[in-house]
Amino acid sequence: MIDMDLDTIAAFSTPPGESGLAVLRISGPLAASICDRLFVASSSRFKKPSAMEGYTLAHGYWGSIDEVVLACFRAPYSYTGEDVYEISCHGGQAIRQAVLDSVLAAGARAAGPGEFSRRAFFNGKMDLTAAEAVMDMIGAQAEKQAQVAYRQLTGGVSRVIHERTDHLYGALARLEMLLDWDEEEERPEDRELLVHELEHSEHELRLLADSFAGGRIIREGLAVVIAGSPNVGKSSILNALSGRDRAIVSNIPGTTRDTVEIDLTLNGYLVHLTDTAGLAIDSQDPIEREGIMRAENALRAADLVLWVLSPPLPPEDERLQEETRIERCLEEGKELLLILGKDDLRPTLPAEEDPAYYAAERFPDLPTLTWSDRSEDDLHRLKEILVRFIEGGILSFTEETLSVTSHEQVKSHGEGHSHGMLTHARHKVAVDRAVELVGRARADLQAGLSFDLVAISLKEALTELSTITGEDVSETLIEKIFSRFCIGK
Ligand SMILES: Nc1nc2c(ncn2[C@@H]2O[C@H](COP(=O)(O)OP(=O)(O)OP(=O)(O)O)[C@@H](O)[C@H]2O)c(=O)[nH]1
Ligand SMILES: [Mg+2]
Repeated sequence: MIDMDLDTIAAFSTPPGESGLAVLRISGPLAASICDRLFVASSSRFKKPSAMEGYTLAHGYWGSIDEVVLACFRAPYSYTGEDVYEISCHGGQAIRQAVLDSVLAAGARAAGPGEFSRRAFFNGKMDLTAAEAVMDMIGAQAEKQAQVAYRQLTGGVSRVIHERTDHLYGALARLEMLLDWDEEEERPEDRELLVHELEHSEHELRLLADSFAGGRIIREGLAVVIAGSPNVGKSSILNALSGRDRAIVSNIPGTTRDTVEIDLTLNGYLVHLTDTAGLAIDSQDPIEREGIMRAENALRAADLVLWVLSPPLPPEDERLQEETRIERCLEEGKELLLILGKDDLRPTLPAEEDPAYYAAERFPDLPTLTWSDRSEDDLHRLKEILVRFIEGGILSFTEETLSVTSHEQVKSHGEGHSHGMLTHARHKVAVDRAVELVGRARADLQAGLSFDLVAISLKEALTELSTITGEDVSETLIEKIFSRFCIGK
């Protein structure tokens, strides 16, 4: 384990810029004496386990600086587990700087990124999943992101990991017992029972790993990319979904030359929406070609592609190139919804110009949605599809109605998910490895291999799981995690 830091650190927990108040946090053994020296209390009792003292004057950097509020959280009843003092001063730049300089001059050191949370972790105030959730809480833009972060902060992920771990420890204990027995004493039913237990563990862990598909999208936001030929109405869709005139719309093909990105929330879920330059065929214009390259990059990062086909359909050679692009997206495993745009023009179209007929013939298996920027209903349906896609995972459409079928394992990843939900790639990688190791242990048991070998795999699986909560984790990984934090957290 790593040595506890014994110095006293200080940093503002509020962002730079002008504000009514700013909060400077001091943590460590010198926190009390620094505050004693710097502040004259209106009453002098700020050494109670927890107290808020009003209107204390700072004698520091340039004499009296400000009237502040001092909150005291004595060890171990604080965020870091050390003595923590929080100074709420006025949030002007000069005042903030003077308060900080005074505290540093009095013996504190400027805290680095994530140092407060790192101390909280080492003092056993929170495990690694909770520390990661602190950052998610701060970064949450949408309600559902905040909800999953809060669940993780309050031990949601750790509890599930501990349950799985306890189960594996049970199997390991049984295995160790069998190891002590002579080979002649071994009964086939002992082996069978263990195989059964490991199968159960493997299954539960796999469900947990699969929950990451939905969990990642909730935590990071759903990346939706609108693509298609020039002038088909892509930017109009972005504007309709975002409810504002974000992208320029005109009847001149090639209006959008760069990607246009916007974040929106739908039913509390974060959606990153990207409009792209029309995918013109064989363009010689260098700016248009750069736009197309950016569109292709955006497509590669998409969770869901809205591919827009509108009348008039392009000539056959262009259509074939567009088909190739759509097929490439599908080969890359993208979920793709064909939007049959400018639906209001359809009644006037001959069948051979109608994108609906074309789509049904060329892409009969792809889900489609008719769309007109004049229809409130279409907008409502598109928003509903996006929400259901986030909640369900896969789009599937019957002839008349559109439905989203759920992955069994990610069904209702909102409230009360019985298998827990992973939202961090780091956790997913560890659970995947544990699934593999438990699977190997189970296969070795079935193949009649020695209990020693099986025990090794199980112990490795347990080690993998313990990296998630941070019970068994390298210093490098800890540094990596906390370095992503902001200063003051
Ligand atoms: N009739 C009708 N016209 C539409 C609809 N959606 C867009 N348009 C019109 O189609 C033209 C092109 O719309 P945009 O949204 O700029 O199309 P785009 O695909 O972004 O075009 P580029 O950026 O040039 O690739 C504009 O004149 C829009 O007003 C629709 O649903 N019905
Ligand atoms: Mg456009």
